[in-house]
Amino acid sequence: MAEEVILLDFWPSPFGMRARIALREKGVEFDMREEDLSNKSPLLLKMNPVNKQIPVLIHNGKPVCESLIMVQYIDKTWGRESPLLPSDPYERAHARFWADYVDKKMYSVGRRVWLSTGEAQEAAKKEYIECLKVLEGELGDKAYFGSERFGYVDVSLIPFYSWFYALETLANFSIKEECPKLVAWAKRCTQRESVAKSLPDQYKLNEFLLELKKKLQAQ
Ligand code: GS8
Repeated sequence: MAEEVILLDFWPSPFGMRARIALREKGVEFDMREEDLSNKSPLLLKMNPVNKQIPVLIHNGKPVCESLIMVQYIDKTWGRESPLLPSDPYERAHARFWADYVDKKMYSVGRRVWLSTGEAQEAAKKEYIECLKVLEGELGDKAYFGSERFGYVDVSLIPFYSWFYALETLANFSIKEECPKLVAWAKRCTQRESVAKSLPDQYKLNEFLLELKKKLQAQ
């Protein structure tokens, strides 16, 4: 029986991008279905009744929710000869720690840079740069986070590169000046087909984030 792989997604979502990248790294054909988050489809509500959020991966009718869990599922299900997560338990734990840092720290501070203004934005910007420097320190002189191979932490972090232009423009700073090695890593990642096909155009994303900020502020 042919496999059915559906991804409920929304193009600007960094979490959706993770799933897209992981599926493409593994060469899995999938049907990406764009959701309207202001009018969620019955399928989304049925497949993710708890959080009602995208992305949702539906593999042969069964849903997998939460992007980091999804990447781990994809890694175990397809292309086991080219794993994203290391097999060594300590290295796996280490990779999961950094992916968790991206979600709990970097993403939430980045959101504050986006949604705040004035002094609050300046403070968020400083904190965001600190987070990026921490990540840059972890990268060190390696080509990718894990090693010489593109892996789990790279998949988890690279979607946020598509936000850099929007944040830099909004808060008036240069991430390349602050973190040149991190930007070089990001450029290296975008040379991969899986990443290039999965990240949106930075200018289009900037327009989207500006509009969404206006809407959220008007509420
Ligand atoms: C986050 C998903 C999420 O925020 C993950 O998959 O990693 N921790 C989850 N999804 C957003 C769109 S991207 O910002 C979403 O679906 N929002 C709609 C809503 O909350 O109603």
